[in-house]
Amino acid sequence: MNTIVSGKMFEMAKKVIPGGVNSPVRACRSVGCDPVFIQKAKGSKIYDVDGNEYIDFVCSWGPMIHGHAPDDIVSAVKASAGDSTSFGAPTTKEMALATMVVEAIPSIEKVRFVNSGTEATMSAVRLARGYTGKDVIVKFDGCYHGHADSFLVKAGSGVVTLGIPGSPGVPEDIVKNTVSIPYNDDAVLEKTLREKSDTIACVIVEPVAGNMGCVPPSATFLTKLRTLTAELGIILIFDEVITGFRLAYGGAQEYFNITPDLTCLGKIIGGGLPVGAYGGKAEIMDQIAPDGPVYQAGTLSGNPLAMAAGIANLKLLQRPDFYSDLNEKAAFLADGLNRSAESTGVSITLNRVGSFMTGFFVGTPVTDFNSAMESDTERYGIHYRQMLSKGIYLAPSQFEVAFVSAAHSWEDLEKSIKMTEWSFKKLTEK
Ligand code: KE4
Repeated sequence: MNTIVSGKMFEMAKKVIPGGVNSPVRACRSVGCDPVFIQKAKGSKIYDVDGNEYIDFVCSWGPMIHGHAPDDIVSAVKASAGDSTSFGAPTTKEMALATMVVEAIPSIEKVRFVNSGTEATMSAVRLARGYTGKDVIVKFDGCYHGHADSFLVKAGSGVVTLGIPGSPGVPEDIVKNTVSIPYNDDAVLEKTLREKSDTIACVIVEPVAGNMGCVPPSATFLTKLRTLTAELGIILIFDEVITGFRLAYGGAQEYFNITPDLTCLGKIIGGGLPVGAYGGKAEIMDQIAPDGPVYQAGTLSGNPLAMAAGIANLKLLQRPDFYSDLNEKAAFLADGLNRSAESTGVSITLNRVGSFMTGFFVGTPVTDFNSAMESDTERYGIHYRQMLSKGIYLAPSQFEVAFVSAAHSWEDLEKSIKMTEWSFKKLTEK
């Protein structure tokens, strides 16, 4: 695989952008190679500046559930751009997308659009604090809710990928109000919430963790969380930036039949353009300015092009059998990966929920951050580079997930399984 032009671009980029990237995980530091620079993509394929073609399982970290550049989304964005790219004023498009979100997710009576998942979670936490008058927030080790100060405590995604304990620049005064406890540990959850309920404003959780790799909730975890927070007057926030419109049209809360008080969205609702959102009960959302005293704002919130892309993306999700078809493809891929591990003797724990999954290079169950950290990240790095050389584009971190899109063909999946078996076999020869 010739990546000469990518190498030159990376050297140039590093002169003007920190690390040569606009988001740390893209630097591929944990997988021992330099990133390829992407030129274009269509459907399940992504093409780098050297003209190499890859089957894409990053899918822009989730938004590309239909694959890249679906005609409906491209035409919607092009049409909107001709009417100007931003007004900073109310538009019917943002009302239309808000209505689609409210109709899709019953727990959301009102929703506010922002420009990223980070803004969504940051705003939801501020709202929970303003609504309850309490300051402490509870998160879970290995979960990632974006890079707002309050969340950079034992966070996942790029924080765990780069081995950063938290982050310099985040004052102790801020993180003293953030309590991070183990995911899927009902006993610690109950003890923590009962002991501190008079100071806890909210619990924020990824209903399926996707930022320590894919870690599903245990059979009791979400129910325990909902029961305790309701009993103790604590706001329950589902961070559905990954799972929203991914696990079901109504998100993880439909998939698991658990109703949070507030929900954060992102990724899919923007169709690849910058969109985040937070929403929930009108009684709580009405505390947000201008109706209420909790302030949150944004120049480009509700941007017309982003709204047009989001509307088109969600409309495509409404096709009958969309999710059953998507999950059938994901199950086929997962089964193939497991068969490859068995046939080559490579120890893999594969966690999958719906259409996203992670193969952890470890032989024991992965149910939380500590067990995820048992993974052989060096072996993942070798696998990543081997797969890239064969035209398979995986997440450049053991602690991220692979997404299947509706654009992945059966041939794509069969090739990916075949290359996985080849890579695993090479790993056993090392
Ligand atoms: P953004 O601010 O990156 O749009 O969203 C933050 C966020 C919030 N909540 C969850 C559950 C998330 O997964 C994310 C962001 N996801 C990572 C990948 N796992 C973004 C990739 C990156 O940081 O480059």
